Amino acid sequence: MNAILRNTLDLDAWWMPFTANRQFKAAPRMLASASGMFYRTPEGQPVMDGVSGLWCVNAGHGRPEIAEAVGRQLLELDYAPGFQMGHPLGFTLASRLARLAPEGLDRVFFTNSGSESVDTALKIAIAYHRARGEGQRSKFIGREKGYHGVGFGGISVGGLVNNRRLFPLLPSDHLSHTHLPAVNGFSRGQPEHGADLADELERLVALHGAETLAAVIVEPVAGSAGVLPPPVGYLERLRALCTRHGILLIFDEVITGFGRTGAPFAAQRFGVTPDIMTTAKGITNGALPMGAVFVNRALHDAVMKGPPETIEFFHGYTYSGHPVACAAALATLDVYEREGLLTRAAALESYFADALHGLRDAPHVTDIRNLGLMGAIDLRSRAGAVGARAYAAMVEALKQGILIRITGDTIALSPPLIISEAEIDQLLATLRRVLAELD
Ligand code: PXG
Ligand code: PLP
Repeated sequence: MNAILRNTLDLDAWWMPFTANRQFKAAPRMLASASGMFYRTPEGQPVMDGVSGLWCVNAGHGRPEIAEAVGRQLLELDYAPGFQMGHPLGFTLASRLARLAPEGLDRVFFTNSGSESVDTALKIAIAYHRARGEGQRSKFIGREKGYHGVGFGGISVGGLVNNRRLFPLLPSDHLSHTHLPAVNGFSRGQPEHGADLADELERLVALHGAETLAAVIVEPVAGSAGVLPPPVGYLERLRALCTRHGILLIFDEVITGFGRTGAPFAAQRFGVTPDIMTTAKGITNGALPMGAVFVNRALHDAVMKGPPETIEFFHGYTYSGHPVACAAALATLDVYEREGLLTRAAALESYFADALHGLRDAPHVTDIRNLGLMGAIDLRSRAGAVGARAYAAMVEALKQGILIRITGDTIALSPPLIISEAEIDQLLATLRRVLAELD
């Protein structure tokens, strides 16, 4: 980091999220500005954004249309309470999102993040069963390696041990993950083997009793754990089994939503419709915090009961449907629509896959996966030091001018949907040089 910054910035007070704080503060990595595909460091070095910030800046950085809409809205109506009061933009945005959503998911509950969307979805599932007189359906089924944010609900259904082990959890159980490199190694798109893993739901139903299970929640493509596309037929089987046993199916589309897989939502890409869908991130292009939970209309209607003066669902956030976030989201949807970004990943998928799988013979690489504009490269771990090699790759990549995401010894890429073919080449050529540098 630049010496002037180092002397003037006090790094002590910010307890940073999901960061090795002491390691970071000893050798900080800073970003100071961003435009289009590139960040700039405080020293002015350009850094190509290979991960859309954190999987959220789908239309690229510094969009003037979004900035202007936000600026205007701050002066027009900076805040309005969403409890027992409304404002036009919230309704406009919800209707617009409902038109974009998979068939039937046309009721929208606003949150401020993916974690809040997940906790909201789990509560809606319970409220729905309760409203129908099946209040004993209160357990959830998640999946190993799943990431559903960091609320107590989200970590309970999540499948990443470090996020779970310290904390008390909601009653839940888990399907097996679908990472099967021995049979699916170097798959392009959906892997061939593993649909039968969805049948584990039958085993869990036999163990717990269907009448105790509220919902199954999965990411259609697991993101955080290192881009795991669903095996061919897997989501279809899960859908059928949930329907058979009266268990709701929730797709967590916080990463896959808003164009990442080549359709507005992964549910549309795969032709499998959940009962509830959680989103966040790309809804505002990452420019302001916002999330939305999409709910099947019949499910919503089942909860709308009792005398009309009763609050049907005791849940909501101060900032649910925040007017400025709504303005950012509407401007974001305009950009997506005008530039065709919600389907652009489909057009680029095969070019991106070729470039990514071109690293198959690079040093340390043990597996590569891709779908839409998401990709992952597994590296062989150093003996006794899981994660060290990918961490070194991330540091070296930054030096060479690309931002990548790592988890364990997996490198993840999810560039903004505006990326050009030449930029894809640049990203992967740089990554090849980075891998060649590593021991
Ligand atoms: N569900 C899914 C599927 C996610 O990917 C969340 C919920 C939580 O969203 P919030 O907005 O509360 O963070 C996420 C978030 C990574 C990484 O390491 C992934 C996420 C966030 C930060 C880092 O790849 N996903
Ligand atoms: N809104 C946005 C942001 C879009 O990107 C699109 C299409 O991609 C639409 C609305 C319209 O969707 P459709 O043409 O599928 O009805």
